[in-house]
Amino acid sequence: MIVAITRPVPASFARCELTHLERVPIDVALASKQHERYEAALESLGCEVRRLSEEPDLPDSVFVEDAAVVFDEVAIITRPGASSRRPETASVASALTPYRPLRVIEAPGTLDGGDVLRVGRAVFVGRSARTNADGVRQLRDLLAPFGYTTACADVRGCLHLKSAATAVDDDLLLVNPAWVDARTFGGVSRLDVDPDEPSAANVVRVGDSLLCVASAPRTRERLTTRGFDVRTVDVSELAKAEGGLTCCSLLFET
Ligand code: CIR
Repeated sequence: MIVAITRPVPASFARCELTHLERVPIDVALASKQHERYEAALESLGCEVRRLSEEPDLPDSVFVEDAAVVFDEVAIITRPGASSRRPETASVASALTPYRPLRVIEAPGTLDGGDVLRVGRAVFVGRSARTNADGVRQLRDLLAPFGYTTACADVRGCLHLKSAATAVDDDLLLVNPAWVDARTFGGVSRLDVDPDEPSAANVVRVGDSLLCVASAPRTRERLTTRGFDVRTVDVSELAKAEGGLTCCSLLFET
């Protein structure tokens, strides 16, 4: 079974952290609706959605991906780069305790889950405003005993590595080459997003299906041409907070 941990959009959502975007009004009720449809899409793909309690005073708490990285063998509780987000991790750690042994990124390391991209046994970590060298070193040390190799990827123009690239298959990445140097990924095969759809690289993979943002029809076409079953979700209000699709869930097999 695939579990999807999610958390509702809080009433304080409009006070989210912003790095690359200007603050614009967010319709929090619509953001909540879009988030519910996202959860419904995960359920329609067979996930069991485990919705955590709302964290009313943590504006970015809907973006649970950043609080942990779940591997088959272990879950790593992060230390988010934005200090406003650090209180998000305790409840995520409790939720993961029944499923995986936990390890923790400690100060002075910082790591956001959105910067960690796994492709088979290769792990790529974004060197971003949120993830520092010590966070990468700790992640590498924690994962090495399980046979994972960890390499850095420089990102530019976006918040996290997974804004720029996600795995759509065990050996195929969907990439926006404007935001990450694709040579970083060595021999892994790559499909580029349509250049007019920069946010399209952030897709959620559930089994053989993909969730893609509704605002990326051309990239969707590229994926369907390759034989993927692609569903779309409109997350326009979540995008105003620099959130994408992967950041709204923690997905793992039980
Ligand atoms: C932040 O700046 O932390 C939030 N406003 C957005 C986080 C999005 N997370 C992600 O893409 N993994």
